[in-house]
Amino acid sequence: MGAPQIPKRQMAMVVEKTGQPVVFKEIDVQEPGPDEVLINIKYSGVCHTDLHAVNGDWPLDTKLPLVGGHEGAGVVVARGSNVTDVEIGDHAGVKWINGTCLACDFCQQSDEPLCSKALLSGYTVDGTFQQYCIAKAAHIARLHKDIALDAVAPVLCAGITVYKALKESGARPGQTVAIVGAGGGLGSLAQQYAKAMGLRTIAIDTGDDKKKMCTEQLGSYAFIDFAKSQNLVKDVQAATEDGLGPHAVVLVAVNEKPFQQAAEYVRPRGTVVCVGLPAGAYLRAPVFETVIKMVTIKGSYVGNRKDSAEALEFFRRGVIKAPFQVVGLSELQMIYDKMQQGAIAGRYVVDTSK
Ligand code: 8ID
Ligand code: ZN
Repeated sequence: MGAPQIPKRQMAMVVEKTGQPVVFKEIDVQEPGPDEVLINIKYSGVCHTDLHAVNGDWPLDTKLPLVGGHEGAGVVVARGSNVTDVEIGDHAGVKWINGTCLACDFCQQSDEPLCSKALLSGYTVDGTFQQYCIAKAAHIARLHKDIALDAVAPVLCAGITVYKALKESGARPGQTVAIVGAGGGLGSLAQQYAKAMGLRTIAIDTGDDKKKMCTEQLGSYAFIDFAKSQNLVKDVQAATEDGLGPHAVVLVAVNEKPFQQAAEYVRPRGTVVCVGLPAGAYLRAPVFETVIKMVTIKGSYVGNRKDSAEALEFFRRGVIKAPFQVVGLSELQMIYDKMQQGAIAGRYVVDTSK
């Protein structure tokens, strides 16, 4: 195969100033360093984390100007001099973890998301809302060529993250997991991964569209509308056969309140896994119930390279199907506006050629 033509300039969506609308503009294409690859991004999912970056509402500064995005799927077009195990033309994904030191305590025990030197795509380094994106070769997701690049994009953050969180929950086949924020990007994939892992799910979110999606498309056996429920704790417990509550709760909502309710409705010996990152939020749990129910409360942060490969293999086998809508990259601000209002069922994916 001849070397692909790599342009000098490209279109990108740029955060020039935190809290301002993103700008569609032409920028330079970067050259990969010795341990990096350059990927021609075809599609990128849009994660709520990208909106946190635009809003600047986390206690962690972004680079500025910033090209956001960390669910990018595309084709490798160039590689650095030290990269020998990735070929030009390979299909690859850019994940949130763009690179890590591979040498610290955490990296050595495959907890690389905890590496203090981790580079974060679309946050501390430019991400996937551009046509050509750089990533450390050691951390790219390897994609089989039979995988559709648009459909797989949301798996690169949302899918990997919820798969890891479900593993962290310790829930076993046949047990019940409440997915809080089930109608969003992470939540919709969480139901599909849970189903593929033999778990039963109760979906918690709001609105008839999300209810329909969760119960008719994604496999949840119950849906609880948090905006309509008079007593959410009771309703969640009542949705389990014996009324004792779900074995685990995976919190992917972007609101503090559900983080203060989950320990109350989780089953004795159950586990609450925090994944969503609402700005300035604190966890709260009644000490009495937490102790006498022996509840575990923990956080879960994306996944390591093995979790990523496993999550992608589930997808490749065709057992993970979550709804997504494709629009042009130039329409990214419209997606952020809808996301801010909680008005997206499933995930948006942007096509970088438009
Ligand atoms: O590694 C991680 N921990 C990780 C990885 C990726 C994303 C964490 N995140 C974080 C994001 O930064 C964001 O804070 O997970 C959160 C969810 O990301 P998302 O799925 O991309 O967001 P979304 O598509 O906007 O979905 C959020 C859903 O939460 C619902 C909304 O209706 C929406 O469907 N929701 C809200 I806001 N309040 C709720 C409540 N009280 C609620 N659902 C149930 N109860
Ligand atoms: Zn994400």
